[in-house]
Amino acid sequence: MTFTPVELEVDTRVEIGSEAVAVAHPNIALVKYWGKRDETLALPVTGSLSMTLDIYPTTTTVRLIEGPSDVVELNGSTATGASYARVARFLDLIRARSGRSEHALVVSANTGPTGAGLASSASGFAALAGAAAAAYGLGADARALSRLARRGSGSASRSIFGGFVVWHAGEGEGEAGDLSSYAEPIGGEALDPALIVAVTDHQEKAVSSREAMRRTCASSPLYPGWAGDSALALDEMRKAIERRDLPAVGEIAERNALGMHASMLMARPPIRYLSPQSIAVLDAVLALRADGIAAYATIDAGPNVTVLCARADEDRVAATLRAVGDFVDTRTAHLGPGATLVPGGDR
Ligand code: 2P0
Repeated sequence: MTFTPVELEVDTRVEIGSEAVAVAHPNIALVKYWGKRDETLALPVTGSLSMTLDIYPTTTTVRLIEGPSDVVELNGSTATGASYARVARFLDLIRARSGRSEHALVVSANTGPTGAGLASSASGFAALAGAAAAAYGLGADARALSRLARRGSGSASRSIFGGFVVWHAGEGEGEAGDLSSYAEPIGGEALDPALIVAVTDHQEKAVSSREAMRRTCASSPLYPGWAGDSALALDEMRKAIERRDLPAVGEIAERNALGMHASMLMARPPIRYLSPQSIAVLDAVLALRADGIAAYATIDAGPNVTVLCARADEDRVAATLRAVGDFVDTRTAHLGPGATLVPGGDR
């Protein structure tokens, strides 16, 4: 991390033209975040645990500008509507913390599919938090930055860090909840697995994960059971990573993801992200295991399936997933780095 180890100290020398560039990578949760206990502060119901990837980085530049409003460019297009409002609201938070009123030009480019359940909002808001904090002169240490990123998108709190990362649910409400709900790295890099991302669909999903988790919490009778089980899964997962037990890590992750999807299927109205193509990939994972390969699936809020396996098996697993059909593209990922500021921005 290249962020200064000072919690939210404001550098008052910032002026129009002040600019910072940050890079962040997506993460895939092995124990999922699904549901908030406080929407405004983005406090989760459960703790979660993820692996930051070394593919699909997002690069974001924030520059302070003169002008009546923020200007946001995402993947080469000027953002409007809900995606503009989400970035502008996040910048309002940074302005309130830094005591500044300047608007900003935000230019952000994702290298992975956006909004397709492949954690684009995690890398996006982690990079935005890093670049905006630096451009506005907000010296934030990594934990404070993780809490800030959480306000943009829950899973972004985890992408501030590399490797295996736990995001603590935190305790209490209001300020106590805000201060105690942050992510931190947990080590365990000796496990060093591969994650094969099986992309079956690049489309933006019909129901956002934000809306889907809201509906699941509010109406699914399966949700409390999943959330209670998730707390136990988190403890078991940490131990399994520590003892480098890939089959245990995989079994816990697969069960936790399938349980999350089961809880959504019983929401009113139901939410179903799994497509026939996702099921075909899940079948291929079962067939690999029947052949003695330790391969385990996890699925986020979309139809794409990610498969955890040992590095020694990654080529065979990727080839097996591609053989499922022409609709499957694979990318192989490993443990990746935390968010960093790019030298050369003037901050
Ligand atoms: C996760 N997901 O743990 C879970 C699993 C998707 C499925 O975090 O509302 O974009 O912005 O806090 O972080 C996706 O949700 O939601 C997500 P908000 P976010 O990775």
